[in-house]
Amino acid sequence: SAAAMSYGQRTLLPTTAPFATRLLSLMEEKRTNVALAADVLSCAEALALAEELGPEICMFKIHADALGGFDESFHLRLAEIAKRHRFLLFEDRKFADIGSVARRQYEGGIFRISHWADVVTVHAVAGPSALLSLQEACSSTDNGAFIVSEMSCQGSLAVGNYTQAAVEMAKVCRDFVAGFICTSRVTTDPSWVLVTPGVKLQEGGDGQGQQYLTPEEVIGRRGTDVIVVGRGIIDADDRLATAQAYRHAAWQAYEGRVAQ
Ligand code: 5IU
Repeated sequence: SAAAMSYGQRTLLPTTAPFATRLLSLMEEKRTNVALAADVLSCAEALALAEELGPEICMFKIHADALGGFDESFHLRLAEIAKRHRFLLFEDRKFADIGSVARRQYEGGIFRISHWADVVTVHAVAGPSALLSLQEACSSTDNGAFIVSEMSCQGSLAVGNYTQAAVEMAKVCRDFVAGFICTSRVTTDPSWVLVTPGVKLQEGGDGQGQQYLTPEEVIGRRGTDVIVVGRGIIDADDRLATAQAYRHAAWQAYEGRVAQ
């Protein structure tokens, strides 16, 4: 079945998008399917986290607009760390406007996301125009986007028909869309990479709507590909050891799945 294919085998499919190929190859070589949600207060803290945890992760996810002190030197320094420790830069911007505005938010303003982000998130709510405009503005054909097809938080409206329509939408932009943000196996097509936030070693919530599943549940039983972990690692006393524990759990779950 598709869930039993290795990350490496999936890079060979003709329908796998360029960014998905980059990510799947990196995951296979580096043996990590953990993305870090670097939700810290400042760029200085984000750089320190990237330096410390970079060797453990496949992607470093930020919200540039929530980091104090953002400037050009931040993304240059982050890109240097990313290259050295081999991880990809993920801006979780969740574009949701008409194509022309989404494009300006991607290329321009203070953050100039297209200049440094390898991958971004896009909501499906406005239809395919944002995806097509971002693809046009993309600085490299190796970059991509994940469509938000489900969300991890309580009461999300991205369920049922919406989720299925979001997955269908990816087909109009196959070279740019690398996969989906989701909490379940929203497609059986192994070309797409399935990325799941809302993960902790202990199930539960954060009291603000976030809902957590374990790495074993997400990668092993539900069959998605990448876990996104923020506070589970960031709030730990020993961040490195904790990141390694997530890495081990998520990789074991993946190996168990492909062995079947
Ligand atoms: N994130 C979610 N759920 C979603 C989407 C994005 O939690 O459905 I789309 C982001 C928000 C945060 C990270 O940056 O993933 C999860 O952080 P914690 O592991 O700290 O809850």
